[in-house]
Amino acid sequence: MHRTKTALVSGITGQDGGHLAPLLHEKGYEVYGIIRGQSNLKKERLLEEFPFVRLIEADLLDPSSIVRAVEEADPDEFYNLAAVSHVGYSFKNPSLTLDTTGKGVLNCLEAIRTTGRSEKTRFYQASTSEMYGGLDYNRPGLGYDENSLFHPRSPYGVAKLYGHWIAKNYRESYGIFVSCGILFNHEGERRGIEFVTRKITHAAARIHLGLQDSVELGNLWPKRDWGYAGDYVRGMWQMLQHNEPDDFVLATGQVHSIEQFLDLAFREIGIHDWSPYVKQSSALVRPAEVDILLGNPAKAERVLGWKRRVDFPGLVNRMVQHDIQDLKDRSTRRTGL
Ligand code: NDP
Ligand code: GDR
Repeated sequence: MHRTKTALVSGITGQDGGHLAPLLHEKGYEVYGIIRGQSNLKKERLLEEFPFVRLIEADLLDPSSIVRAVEEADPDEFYNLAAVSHVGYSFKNPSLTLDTTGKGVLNCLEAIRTTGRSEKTRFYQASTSEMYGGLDYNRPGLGYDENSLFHPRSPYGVAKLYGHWIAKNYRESYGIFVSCGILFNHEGERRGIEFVTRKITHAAARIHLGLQDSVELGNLWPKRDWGYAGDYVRGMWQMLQHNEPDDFVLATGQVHSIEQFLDLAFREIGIHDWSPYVKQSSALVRPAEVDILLGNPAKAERVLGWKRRVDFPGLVNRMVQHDIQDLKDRSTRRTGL
């Protein structure tokens, strides 16, 4: 008889969780999500959008709570998306970042191992391109791949590198099916407003509607390999369906600067010179910058058959148009008109 698969997702309130939960539901999974803190509002919002999710109150910082979550969900697949994920914030809160983004991974793996689920539960670890650091000496011409050298440039990147290696170690030591997705930046309408792409599209939408005059940013020259989050969560799922655990880079294979992102975002609102609308603030410049990150997704394309569907102009268009519509809908709800 066909048995429904069960998935446990940490970080379900984040961007990727918001894309992954409906994907798993459509595929017939029973979806459990870890939610932390005492905020009923967050819970209500999540259940309003995803009524099929079963929420478990737990925190990556509290090992016993993760054990309880694993026992309650008894998952076939555990997607560990939870983290302190903002690079700038990690410089200001390095110790919390280490505990959550680094040791939190260990707490999840230990929960699988100590509850006797090493053979049952497949584990996805959300590794990142920030582990590479984008320096001249370790940058391959065709983009970083699974064999490139790591040189993280932030407390976040360093903590993720620990998470990456402890995940691999549990694969090698205990035979747990652990796959690490080394994902390059992925964005979209669910992206937190504190990340540069969404900050820009949200500001462009507000400027368009006369709600804001300008936006403050830090460095504008860094380049990133920006893809669409919906494409990337599909890749996460594919990694756990593969016949063996492994590491995979997901990226578009193209880079653009923040200036190029600004060009396209402002063109969406009919502005061809964004310079009068952008103010630069030294407070937004990080102690160490990652200049350029280009990924090479050849292995994921070849082995998993992963393909992205949204390109860079499509991504920017989608985000700006979403933000304009969202602001209009909010205003209609407020005024009742
Ligand atoms: P978000 O910042 O949007 O979401 C982070 C999630 O982690 C939130 O749900 C947050 O919950 C949760 N969380 C934070 N601390 C804890 C904790 N102590 N216990 C339990 N949950 C916690 O991240 P994304 O969705 O963008 O990214 C998902 C994962 O992928 C992250 O690990 C990120 O580092 C990694 N990644 C992301 C990339 C990207 O471009 N988006 C690229 C590569 C890797 P709460 O709502 O309560 O704050
Ligand atoms: P990143 O994303 O650091 O790549 O990490 P972010 O959007 O925060 O920064 C990208 C680049 O933009 C520059 N920048 C600004 N960044 C922010 N947040 N706010 C600003 O005002 C601003 N101005 C300029 C940054 O200096 C940087 O060069 C994201 C996160 O999702 C990580 O969790 C993930 O691992 C990596 O992507 C891959």
